[in-house]
Amino acid sequence: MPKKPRLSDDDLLEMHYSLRLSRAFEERLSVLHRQGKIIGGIYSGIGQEAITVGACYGLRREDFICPLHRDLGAFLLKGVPARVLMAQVFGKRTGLSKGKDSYLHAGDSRLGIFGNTSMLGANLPVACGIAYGFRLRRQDHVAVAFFGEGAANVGDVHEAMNFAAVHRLAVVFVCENNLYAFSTPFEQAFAIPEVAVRAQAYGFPGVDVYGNDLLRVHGVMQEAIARARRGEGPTLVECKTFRWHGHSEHDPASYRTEEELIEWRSRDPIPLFERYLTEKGLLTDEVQRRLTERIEKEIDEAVAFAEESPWPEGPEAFEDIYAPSEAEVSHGEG
Ligand SMILES: Cc1ncc(C[n+]2csc(CCOP(=O)(O)OP(=O)(O)O)c2C)c(N)n1
Repeated sequence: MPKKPRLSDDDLLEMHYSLRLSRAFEERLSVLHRQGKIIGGIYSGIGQEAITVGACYGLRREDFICPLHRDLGAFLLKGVPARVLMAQVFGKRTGLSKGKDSYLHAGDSRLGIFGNTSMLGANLPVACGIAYGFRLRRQDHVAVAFFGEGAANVGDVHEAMNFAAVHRLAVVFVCENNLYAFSTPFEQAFAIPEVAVRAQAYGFPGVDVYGNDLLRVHGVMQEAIARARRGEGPTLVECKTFRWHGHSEHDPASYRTEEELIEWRSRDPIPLFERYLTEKGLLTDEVQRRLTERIEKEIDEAVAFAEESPWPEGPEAFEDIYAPSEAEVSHGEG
């Protein structure tokens, strides 16, 4: 059982804000998608927010995350303003990648966010490379790589975990097990009860945690991160959860039952955390009302910013492709 993380009342309220902001942002994305305002697919992480918030809350700016398609909340937690993320989804010049793609592939090395490619599992070896860099520079930062249980069966994941174990790298592998990889249910892709048991075969701890319980996820992550910073190597954290929407907004998800969805919606991570906050006397109707107002305003402003932002003009396609040379970096600093 992980130790309870030491969190102040301000921390708890900040986590609550992050949960609700992620949810509101993605709910708005669904609406914008139906209105035909978004370029490309939307891969909703609604229902899974406790994982990204629990995993990323408290990370340092220098720590790196390697997020996947459902990890919008991780971008917000790592410091990307909502309006920039919205502009990214709209494909505008003011987004992270200046209109080159959606947030699935967006990154910002200054904030410690790796822009992932579409190949599932390919972000895990990158996280190992980042952590190896921390090792060479004698830094105690960590790399956190997210992946789905579907991605867990890709060869890259095996290579990454073995490499991280052998070199005792400061990586935390976070498996978001939402029980379906597109239409494939967990039991049709695994002959083991959970992904976390694989960690033992690589030689590091594997922890299975209920992914809708924010404090549990955060507690387990804090232990894994502390272990990584101490130089003791990686941890695999499997978070059991469920995605409420289809694989993407154009998928009706008819491969799963209505009962299953109703069951999991009743396990919504937000009211679960809110009950805890209410019992602690931190959440009153008035606090909720003010938070709702704040978040609605933030999302409205983000959408207005994205809509008013200019489209890329073309040359952006060739910008930010390669890292700047040492000379360019030092010239920039001067
Ligand atoms: C190597 C690879 N194989 C297949 C795909 C196609 N694909 C994209 S998302 C997806 C399902 C992913 O499931 P999971 O890893 O469990 O993540 P989830 O979407 O459930 O969050 C598949 C099969 C891909 N992008 N990359």
